[in-house]
Amino acid sequence: MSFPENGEFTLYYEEDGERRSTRFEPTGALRASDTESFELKTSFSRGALGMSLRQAARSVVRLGRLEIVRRADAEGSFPLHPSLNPRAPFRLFQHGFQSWSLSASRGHMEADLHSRLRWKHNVDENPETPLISRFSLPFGLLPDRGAFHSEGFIGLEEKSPEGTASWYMGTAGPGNQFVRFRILFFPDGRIRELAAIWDFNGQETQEHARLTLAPVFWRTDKRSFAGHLDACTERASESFDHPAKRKSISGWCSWYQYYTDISQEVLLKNLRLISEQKLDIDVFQIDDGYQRTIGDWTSPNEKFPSGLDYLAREIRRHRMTPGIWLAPFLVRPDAKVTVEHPEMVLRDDNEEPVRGIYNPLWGGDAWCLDVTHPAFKAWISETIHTIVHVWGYPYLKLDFLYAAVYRGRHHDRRTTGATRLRNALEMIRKAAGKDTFLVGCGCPIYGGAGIVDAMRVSCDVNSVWDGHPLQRILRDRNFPTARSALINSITRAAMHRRFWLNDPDCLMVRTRKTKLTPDQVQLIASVMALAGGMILVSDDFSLLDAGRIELVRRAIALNRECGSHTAVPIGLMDHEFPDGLYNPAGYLGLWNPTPRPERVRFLLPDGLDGSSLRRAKDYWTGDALQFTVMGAEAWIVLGAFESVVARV
Ligand code: 9PG
Repeated sequence: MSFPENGEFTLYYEEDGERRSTRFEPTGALRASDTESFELKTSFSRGALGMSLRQAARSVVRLGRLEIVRRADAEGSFPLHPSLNPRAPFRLFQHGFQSWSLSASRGHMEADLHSRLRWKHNVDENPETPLISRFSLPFGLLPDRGAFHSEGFIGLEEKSPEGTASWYMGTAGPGNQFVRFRILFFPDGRIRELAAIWDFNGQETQEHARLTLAPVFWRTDKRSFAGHLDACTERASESFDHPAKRKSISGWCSWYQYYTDISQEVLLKNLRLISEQKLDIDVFQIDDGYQRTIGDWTSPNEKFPSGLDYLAREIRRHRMTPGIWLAPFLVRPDAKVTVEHPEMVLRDDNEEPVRGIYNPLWGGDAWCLDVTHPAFKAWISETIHTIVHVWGYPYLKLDFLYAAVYRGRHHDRRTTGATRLRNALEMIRKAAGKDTFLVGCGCPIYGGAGIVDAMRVSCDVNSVWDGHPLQRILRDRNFPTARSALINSITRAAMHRRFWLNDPDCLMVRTRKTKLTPDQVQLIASVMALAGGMILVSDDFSLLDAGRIELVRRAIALNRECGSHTAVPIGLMDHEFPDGLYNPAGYLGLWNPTPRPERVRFLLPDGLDGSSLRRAKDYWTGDALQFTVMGAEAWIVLGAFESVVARV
């Protein structure tokens, strides 16, 4: 028997204010609990697990989580799968909870670095997930190593003299709970403990309640994790509906130039400049800053004197699609909606509003809405109706969606974070109509599957490459930098066109008001074009010279060719920032994301013949590229932050 069949099943819950747990013993397909409070039915078939839980206990309980745990045996062997060596050292692929959470490969002795600020962790990551590397000895300075959480799915790659093999386990489509994994390693890379965990987020249940648990599946493959991940993502996508597959989208977004400092005037200026340049841009997206305050979405502020319907008409007149941003589950304390509908604000056990974020750009705290309250449904439906159908915005960037997941005293307490998010997104979809393009942002990844047309797959980009001082002080791996955003756009490339269109966040090409060098800008453009997702530019067009505008034009043209394919990462398990992307449209991108020259060495991806590299030319410069090919391997020397895109 292999994991998870051979694991221990335990349910954690609260009854009469006391924390309890109950273990389930396998008895055929049924696992009976020892307290007779719960009964768990499991069905294992062809590498997939379905479970249902029935409550026998009389009282109302609050469910925490269900864990399946397995530890290494006394000899230190871990029976992961019959075709994997039980004593093998592994590298880990760690997936993040929501759009902004870093997702990358990890060495087994790295630290699982979360922000030191718990509230910031709860913004960027699963609020149920403990900080596993909690800076213990000495004096809280050194993080614990070799212990990780991975959200939604987990990947392991074994590299032994006999060859490569990999293991994947993850969510099969959207379900009633979010699923996460915990893994502990021995110092030599063998697995010490592995757990799969279903979060109920304090869901309340009663006698005879029957709950269906989110299905998971697992697979082993005698190849590297990158190819295996591609196949598993395809498999996961089979279990949910797909919004209409559309062509990839190009656009302009106001955020990374103006932040909240937008006005009717600057938007009209950019609209005019983009049209004059005859750029191939589909969507003109207004970001944060048009509204009176967070929550008052249909009340524009004084910088928009002619109203948002006027701007939508202007955008259309310039032959672009009007797009607009909102954070549908957050409100500021001083918003009209908060004053008029205090019952819609989510409160905790002490009747205090639940904080969704502290954001200085908004003047401080924003509170979470209770998305299960009937008043919320009426209010959000009307808000979305006005924006889409009265103002005329058929493209919505829905942000800070994680706020639906937090615990609180919801109107409907029989919900989990996953079901709350899903129901609320479905309300938005219904009000917006099926032809409206919905982009999820700050969204738990599996929460939006099957509903949104596009999903932000990275943290915010930044006009700084890396190493922001705050990032260091907070030890926050999710701190927004260009480098972190790009990592996710490469590592989550398999989701593009399978789950939705990937949104890698914005390209900034300006030469002023930025710390990015021209080489870094080309690297960013190369990743965004090859990953094939959406391509959104976020610059004041009056700051761009002819050369920069040409770069935008060429990046969009390349993205158009790549966008109807799903790209495969190169070196996914070798470095946190993978070495490249192969897009089956016929492009191989390789980069050196470091400040020193490097020899970038890689295995040829499936479907690419080494001989095509010998005569490959660079998309950007037209120059012949100096690859060395040796059997299944190849390399190229690249300068600091240099990137190349080979036509192959
Ligand atoms: C608008 C922005 C942009 C951006 C989104 C999102 O932790 N924070 O304070 C925090 C602030 C902003 C943010 C993410 C986190 O960015 O990703 O594209 O739309 O909101 O406010």
